[in-house]
Amino acid sequence: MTKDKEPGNNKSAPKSRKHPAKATDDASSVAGKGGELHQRAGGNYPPLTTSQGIPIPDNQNSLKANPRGPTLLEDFILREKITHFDHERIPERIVHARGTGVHGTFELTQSLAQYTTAKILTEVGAKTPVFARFSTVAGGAGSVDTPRDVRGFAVKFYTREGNWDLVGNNIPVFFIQDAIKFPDVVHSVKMEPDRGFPQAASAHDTFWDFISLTPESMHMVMWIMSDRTIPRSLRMIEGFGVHSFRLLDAAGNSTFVKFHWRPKLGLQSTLWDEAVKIAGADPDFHRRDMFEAIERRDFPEWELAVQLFTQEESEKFPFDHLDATKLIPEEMVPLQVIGRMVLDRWPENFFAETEQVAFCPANIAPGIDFSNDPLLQGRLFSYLDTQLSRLGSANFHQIPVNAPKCPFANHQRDGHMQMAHPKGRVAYEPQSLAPDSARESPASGFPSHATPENGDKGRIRAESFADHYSQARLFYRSQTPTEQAHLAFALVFELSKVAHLHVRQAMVGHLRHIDADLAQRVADGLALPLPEAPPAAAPVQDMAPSPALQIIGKMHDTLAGRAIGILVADGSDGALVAKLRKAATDAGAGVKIVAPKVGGVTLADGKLLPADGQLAGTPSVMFDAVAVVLSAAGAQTLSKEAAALDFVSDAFAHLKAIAASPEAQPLLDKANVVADAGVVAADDPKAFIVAAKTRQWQREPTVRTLP
Ligand code: HDD
Repeated sequence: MTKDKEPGNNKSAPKSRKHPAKATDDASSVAGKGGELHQRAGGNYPPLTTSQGIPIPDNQNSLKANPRGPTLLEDFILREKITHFDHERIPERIVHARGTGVHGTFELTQSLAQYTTAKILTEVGAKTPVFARFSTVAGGAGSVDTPRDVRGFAVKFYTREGNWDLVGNNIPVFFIQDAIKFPDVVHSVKMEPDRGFPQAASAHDTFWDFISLTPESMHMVMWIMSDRTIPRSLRMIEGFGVHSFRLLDAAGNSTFVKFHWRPKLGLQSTLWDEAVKIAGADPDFHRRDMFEAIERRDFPEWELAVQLFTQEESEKFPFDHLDATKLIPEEMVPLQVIGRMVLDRWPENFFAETEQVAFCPANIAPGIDFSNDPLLQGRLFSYLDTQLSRLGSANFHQIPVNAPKCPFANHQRDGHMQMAHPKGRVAYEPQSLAPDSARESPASGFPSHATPENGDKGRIRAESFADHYSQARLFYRSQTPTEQAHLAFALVFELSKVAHLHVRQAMVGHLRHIDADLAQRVADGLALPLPEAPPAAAPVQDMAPSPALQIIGKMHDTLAGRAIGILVADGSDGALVAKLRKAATDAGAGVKIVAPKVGGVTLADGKLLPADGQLAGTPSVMFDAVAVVLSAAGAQTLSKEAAALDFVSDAFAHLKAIAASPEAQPLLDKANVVADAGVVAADDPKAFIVAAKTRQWQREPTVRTLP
């Protein structure tokens, strides 16, 4: 019998816990590390305990019968830890699983007291805490940030009159008119059920099959094929409440309202090739961008604006505003800015807050009310229902991120994970036993608009919902030529991934109703003879173009909140780097030094310049503009480096400004960079800043063939 098999040798176990470095072979390194970590942490740390509060003597070793013997079932510390771990995951959201949440504040700047009693919309200057969550729709919680996809834009206002959730998207319309189609559109875009791919992509057969058979989605298709769905940053997207809601005044009069969020930084998108490369370089690009902005106190900000209109005005619209596939052009009903939202606090714990936050369009404050939009009506059911299975209990409203910040009381009791312990014997109403127990408030409780309803019951789609193409045409024709080309390019890309010819044909058939030129461009891009257009359910109308629907028109020429990368190597001119860095930071940009090695480079004057990113892991897609400051030797070395060539050629192909030292020219030449207005001398920081504030759109035809 060897020594460690002797029963008496068990005595060594406690010893090994006290002296981890002396533990037996396999355990020693782990135990040793644990010991060192404790020593490094120092200070007054609280004792590690089980969830029952029992102090844990050793978090490195499970309880064994002897040092090399079996683990004991008795080890309640091990069992509790592993059991909890086994249950750490909850079901992810069926849609919008991947999200980024931030706390902030909403401040009302203009009162809507004329239209509503809601305090959140009438108390100018009042600051209301909010939690906003931005998301992609199709991918799972661990998917990348930059697929072509709608972005969710959900805001929970913790108002003094209860939680109001404005659960919107960065697109003002939706795929479908009736909630009964939601599972179908979602199933079609999600990974195909037999093969489990593609993840987070609409470019596949089932999605386009469904869409090609659903003409009502054509307007939304124009939006998702535009660059809106490949945003540069979550700080640079618009948000829309989509549906018409009602505002109610004290007399119960109703005014319709649509809600819009407008980013202070303006809109900004990536190019498709850029978005694809970002997905590989940094799958967390948007989450990291938001995190870093909050960390450096560059707080993202949005204006909240409303479109207000009466029932009578709505009857004159050439569309039905209760149809969620329609928007109201700003030129028809102007936007009024009524407040601003600033996001300034990153959650302390991602799971507790961003994952457990539960939005619901039915969470609404008195003075705001729903409309009859059938998509909204279905949503009013779906969200509470989904939280019950996702969060596992009817008490999910008690989770801190979901709990109202105003007092709340009712007679709902018990259930899984009840955290509250309501007092008293009365849990019903009406009652006469407890004078201080919660009662209904006929005068100040939530009022519903007394909408007169009539007509025949049935599974009916209103005739006023029949026009599926006019607003798709409006959107396409309102875009700049560059945006139209990108949209056609996106359609060609997506439909090229569709294997079924009849689906491609059907889609191009729909495009003929939208715009003949668009249909021709896409057909050419697919090498497809122009197919017949399907019958249209209603005549297609020409609406006056709405420039407000563009992205380019809403981009700001600015470096505020943007990022500049400066590529350096040994021998680079430090003074030039400093000059560029100062010019960029003065203009509001963040600057990162990119070098072949993360430790940095030795500059021409012998000083060390530390790097923020290593070249292979910090490609130019991470930046809005780049500078290349190299010595002749540095340029020669990097000319043999694929990552350096990609850094420069991608920046050029992605229409970014490039500032270069004269010695860097060989690298630029090898990367096929051709001189244009966006390629400037590094010793002219002013010219660089001007060029860096915008994309070099004029360059695009020289770097890619657009349909
Ligand atoms: Fe939805 C989540 C936005 C239609 C059913 N939706 C969800 C989120 C956003 C939206 C932003 C994520 C919230 C978060 O960050 O947790 N959804 C929209 C918009 C729609 C829309 C703007 C159309 C105008 N949704 C819609 C319909 C249904 C749903 C028609 C069902 C009938 N949505 C859900 C859901 C989700 C959800 C299944 C999944 C996770 C969750 O609710 O909490 O209930």
